[in-house]
Amino acid sequence: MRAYWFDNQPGDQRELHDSGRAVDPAYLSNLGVLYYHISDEKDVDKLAAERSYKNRDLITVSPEKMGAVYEEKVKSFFHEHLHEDEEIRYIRDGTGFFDVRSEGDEWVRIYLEKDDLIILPAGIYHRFTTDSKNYIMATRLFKEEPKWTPLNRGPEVDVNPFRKEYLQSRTPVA
Ligand code: KMT
Ligand code: NI
Repeated sequence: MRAYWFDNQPGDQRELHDSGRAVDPAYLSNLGVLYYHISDEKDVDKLAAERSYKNRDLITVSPEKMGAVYEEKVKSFFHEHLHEDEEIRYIRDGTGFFDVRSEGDEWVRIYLEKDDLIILPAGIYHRFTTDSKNYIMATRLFKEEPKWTPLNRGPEVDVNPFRKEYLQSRTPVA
């Protein structure tokens, strides 16, 4: 895992877009974003049990696996959105980026590779993209009734109760 401020420069979303300014895990945890490096799958089972996650699936995002819809899929994952439930992803192979919004509404880019596990809190605006290698395989964990529907950013979603609750849970910066 490596986190840094997104550079906001034009160019393909799959490029690094590294501003050169690092973001540390403590800052991420203040946003409610949790990160773990887990090499023993049993530890994922433990975490899933603790948080009442009962189901999971394995997704491969690559042109080989997705064929003609790959580019379209990658674009749709990159639309800024939130969920009414946590988003947990455990990277099994390949690499990719999750971008999350900071308190100041800037993008923090989080580079993930094998054995990285990330938890995005309900209500945080985020997006996902593969990198220039165009390949990631990840376990997606979900509770019995997944509330995964991405809610794209807009005036209605800005006042979504899960969004409000998330904003209240965040420690304000001085
Ligand atoms: C998401 O939430 O955007 C995804 O599930 C993308 C694939 S998981 C790396
Ligand atoms: Ni999402």
